[in-house]
Amino acid sequence: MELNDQDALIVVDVQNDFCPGGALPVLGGEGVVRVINPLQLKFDRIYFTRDWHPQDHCSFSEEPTFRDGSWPTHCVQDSPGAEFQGDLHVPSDATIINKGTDPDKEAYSGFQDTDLAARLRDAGVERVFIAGLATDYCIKATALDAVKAGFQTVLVENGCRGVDDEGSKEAIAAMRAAGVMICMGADVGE
Ligand code: VGL
Ligand code: ZN
Repeated sequence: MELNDQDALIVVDVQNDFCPGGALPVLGGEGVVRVINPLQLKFDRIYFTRDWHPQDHCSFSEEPTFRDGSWPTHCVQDSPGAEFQGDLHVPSDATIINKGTDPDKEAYSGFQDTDLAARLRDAGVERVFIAGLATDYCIKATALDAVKAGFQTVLVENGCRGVDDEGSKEAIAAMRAAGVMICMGADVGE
């Protein structure tokens, strides 16, 4: 899949709390870094989203069930758990998009209540490649919103990991049905 000037990479929520040892660990979550770091070399435009919740975010629960959208406290603004995973390459001038900052609103998508779409359009981006965490939640929501916002959308499948295997399969099917293309990191730019 050859790349051109109108392509961008969106790196979704590669944060400590979504990796082993974190508050809401995704199995093998840190493994996406091995795909995403080399992928970054192929893009001029890269956007990093991060889950960036206030301490009293509405999704936090003492008895989280996950499936109903209640979660353990995670990715609290400026906490170590909200930092990018330590091996992820984040350039000092990186564009970082914070989401989920409203205490009363869940925001899985990097496009929800952010200026991501405007920034992409201003930069002349027409196609986005998406990788990160987690396949069945923030990746899915971000990819579906990217399609809705009018961007050609490509999921880098081996650059993502999900909370739940079955949920991740369903998420990939839903993305495909919405028009998202699926590829592997090694195919990008080749
Ligand atoms: C996410 C659950 C809660 C994600 C964020 O990044 O996929 N999942 N908050
Ligand atoms: Zn969250």
